[in-house]
Amino acid sequence: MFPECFLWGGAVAANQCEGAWQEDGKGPSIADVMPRGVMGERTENPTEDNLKLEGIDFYHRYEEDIKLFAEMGFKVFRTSIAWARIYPDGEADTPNEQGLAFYDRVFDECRKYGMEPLVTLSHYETPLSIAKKYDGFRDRRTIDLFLRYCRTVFQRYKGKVRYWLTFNEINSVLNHPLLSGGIWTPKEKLTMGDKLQAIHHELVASAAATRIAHEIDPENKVGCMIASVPCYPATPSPDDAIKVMLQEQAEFLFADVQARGCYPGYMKRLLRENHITLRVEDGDREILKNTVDFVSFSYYLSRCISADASRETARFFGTSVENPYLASTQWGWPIDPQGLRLTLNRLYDRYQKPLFVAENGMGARDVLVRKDGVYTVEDDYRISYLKQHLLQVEKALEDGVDVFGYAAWGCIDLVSASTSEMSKRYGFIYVDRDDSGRGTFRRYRKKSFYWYKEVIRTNGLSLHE
Ligand code: BGP
Repeated sequence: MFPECFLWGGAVAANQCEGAWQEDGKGPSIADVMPRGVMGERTENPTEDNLKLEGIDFYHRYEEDIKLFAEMGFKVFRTSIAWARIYPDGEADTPNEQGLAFYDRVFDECRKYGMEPLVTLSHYETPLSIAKKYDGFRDRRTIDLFLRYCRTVFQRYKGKVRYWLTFNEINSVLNHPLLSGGIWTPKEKLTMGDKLQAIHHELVASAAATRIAHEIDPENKVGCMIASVPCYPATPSPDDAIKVMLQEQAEFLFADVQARGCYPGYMKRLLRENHITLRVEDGDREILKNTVDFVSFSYYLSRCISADASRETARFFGTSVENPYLASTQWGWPIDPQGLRLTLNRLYDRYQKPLFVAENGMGARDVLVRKDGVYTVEDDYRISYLKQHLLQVEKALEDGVDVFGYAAWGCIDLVSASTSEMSKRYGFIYVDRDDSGRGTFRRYRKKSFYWYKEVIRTNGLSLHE
């Protein structure tokens, strides 16, 4: 059973849906220079073939979109604020009023339908000038620039936004330093020490933002957000089990600090083995004690780990072995609903803080068809994926885990984060735009739209039909 007050909803990120990349004073962000293919590839400046520059034109169509979310009965809508819309070059003394006004309109629109906005402060969209000038979070000065932006939005949206997330998938900085940490230096040139120093700066920034959010409005609830990818040992070999433990520590490190307020013991080993002396300034450890109110995460897949490196190949979120028990999506992501129950249990056991599923969903190639005179997508595969995952959320609730909400990722089709494709669709709402940027931007309700509406209306009971 889902609790009565369960926050059902969906999630997007500004850089993948808003478009209007230089409208009303917005500056470029790192997302605007990641046009194609593999995560982390970039151009020097925005190029025309970048689908994120126009996104799905949410900037001009937010009223229509939020109305559609309300029609499904959303109780929560997770989006992000594009930092470069508020501080176009990241450094000005005063914020860009037109950028602030845009989010006023978005949050007011949510509130109009009784929908709670849940806002990510940094979702893969560091202002480009901060990336180029400071190398993002490698430079300590970026902490202050980030906090200036946070303070501005906490003050401006006081009373309108109560739920905040600091950094999206903060642990992805290890694999994707530009995307996640705004670090312009090519990934191959970074040492583990460089990355851990940047991580320290992000963690201090996250904790300081949490403190400021609470000071400005004690009603604010601030969460961390990690990409959760449970690992299974490929065999019963203790070597595989130890490797799983080490991989999981690389994921837990972030939430351990954000939820517990200090570095875990295994950080000492990481520093020693890599001959790193972290530059920790006076007061940093005190700031880190500002822990989050809740823990949120994205969940898409699990990984299978072998200590025998020759058995592993590069896949999403590092190297792994194929799991023979799991089918995969069209993009090769293993489908593992039970991994979500595992994730919920292990995070709750570890932190005893309320949990929020900030992202979950299935990217697929959809086909628009005409049925009874109406355009739609018969996305039974998506319905099945979401249903299986939600049933595992329900099982975790029965396990005693405190989960207070679920946001389906890409509740409206948007541009993919990792591949910048439009054809990798997650939505309940189809958006007419293709990989070459052609299309009308018109919106169409998919079959899953009506299915999710019923799930919300029955507070999950229809999952058992
Ligand atoms: C997460 C990101 C999202 C999102 C999602 C799906 O890692 O937080 O921004 O896009 O993954 O990934 P993709 O768009 O690459 O399919």
